[in-house]
Amino acid sequence: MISYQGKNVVIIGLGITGLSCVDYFLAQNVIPKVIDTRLKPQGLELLDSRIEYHLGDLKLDWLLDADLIIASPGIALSTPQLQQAANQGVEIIGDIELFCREVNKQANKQVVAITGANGKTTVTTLVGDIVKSSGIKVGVGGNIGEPALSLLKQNADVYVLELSSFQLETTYSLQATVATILNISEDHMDRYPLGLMQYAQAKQRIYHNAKYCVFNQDDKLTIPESNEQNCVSFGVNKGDYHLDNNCEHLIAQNEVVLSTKEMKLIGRHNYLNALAALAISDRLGIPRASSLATIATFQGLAHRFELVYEQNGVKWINDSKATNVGSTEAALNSVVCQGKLYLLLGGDGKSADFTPLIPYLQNNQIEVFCFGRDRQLLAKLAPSKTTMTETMADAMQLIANKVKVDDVVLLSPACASLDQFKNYIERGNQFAQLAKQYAQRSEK
Ligand code: UMA
Ligand code: ADP
Repeated sequence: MISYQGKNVVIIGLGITGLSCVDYFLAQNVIPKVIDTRLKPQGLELLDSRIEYHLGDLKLDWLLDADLIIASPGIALSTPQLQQAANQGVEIIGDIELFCREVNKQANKQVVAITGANGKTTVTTLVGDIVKSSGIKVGVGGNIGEPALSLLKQNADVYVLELSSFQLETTYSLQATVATILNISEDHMDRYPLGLMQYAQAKQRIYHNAKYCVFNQDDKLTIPESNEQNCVSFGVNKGDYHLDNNCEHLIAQNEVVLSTKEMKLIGRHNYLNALAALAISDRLGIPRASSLATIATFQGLAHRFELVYEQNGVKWINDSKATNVGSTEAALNSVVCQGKLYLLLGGDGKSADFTPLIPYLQNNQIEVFCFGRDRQLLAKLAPSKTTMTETMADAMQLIANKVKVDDVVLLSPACASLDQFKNYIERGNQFAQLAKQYAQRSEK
């Protein structure tokens, strides 16, 4: 372990990241202080009794006195108190930096680092599965929900990390064997007042010192800014890994390797995710046949373009995790519908620009239902074909009276759920439950 003995360490944030950092320092007998601007942070009850903590605001005297500040991803580096500490020379890093410093010291460890506006969790999970089924000991964590530092005890040979732009901002020592930016589109603009380029810059940090960079040929912002590195690309119909014209096959380095009909994953964006995962696993030296076998059987993840019900020729697709415009565009590019498409949009739009959705909504076969906090804004995208309701359940009741054979009902809301639901999972579960209820009712 790298020693921080004798250092005055302050951790900001008492979520799962903060708690994992506390454990890391306690294991080497360094007792950090902890600050959280919330009055009741979720990790308080789990905090070791030896730790001195401060709640409610960022305690400046602690920050200025620190040798090292560990900032959780939920706290912006632009916060004035953190800026002041940085200006006075206090080192500020995040949990991923602590993780990288440890892993860099160990021989023969490989790190796969995955970021992007959308698809991170899907690709991280798939790469984790591929590595595992090839017989290599793997640890999967980061933004996906398992703090990176808690993976260290697994003593894996390959670590697959999902990294957010927030985590990358406080990381300096990442030396990934393979790093990828899957795509860039607007998200978290509340943390990036200078706009999309500022968000993209944070994501570009993933490529620093990477052995291989995997980028998206269809998305310029994912191309590594320094082109001296070993790059490989994927894309819809260009790139080293791509699809054929009708999205029927995955093609890797000029070779048809898998029919999409053999895959459980559905949707063009998911085929791209599979190509990215294959490009990564090829760079790790995993036998391609083994990777392809895992890709073919990978079921995809709940609430992500998930066909939750199909009855009487009507498909009900739960894409509740589509919490930004880019993910809803992906769903609209992927959906196959011979009848009417009933699209449910709604929730908290996080001040996003929804206009990229307008061209998709021109299609005569689409009817739009808007609910939740930003329903009026969303309804302006295609007013003549939009119905507004208070809730998603109200909208589904109206849709249930209209659906016929060959129709598709798609929840891909382009918004966060927090205005009306606990999270995207609760929203998706309600959709799935209502889909089942209405589909069965129409059978009687
Ligand atoms: N917060 C305060 N004051 C503080 C510290 C945090 O108000 O002093 C707030 C933040 O604004 C945030 C919440 O507390 O709303 C949680 O922040 P945190 O940094 O303590 O979060 P953790 O519980 O440690 O979880 C974090 C990631 N959360 C965020 O980046 C907001 C988790 O990603 C990640 O799984 C976890 O570390 C392990 O790495 C979640 C997420 O929403 C799923 N990520 C964003 C996304 O995917 O879009 C980036
Ligand atoms: P993330 O972890 O980046 O949020 P997820 O895999 O959880 O990504 O998927 C989030 C949303 O993005 C879902 O609606 C999913 O269908 C969509 N999505 C997944 N992969 C892609 C992709 N490659 N491009 C655009 N959208 C995608």
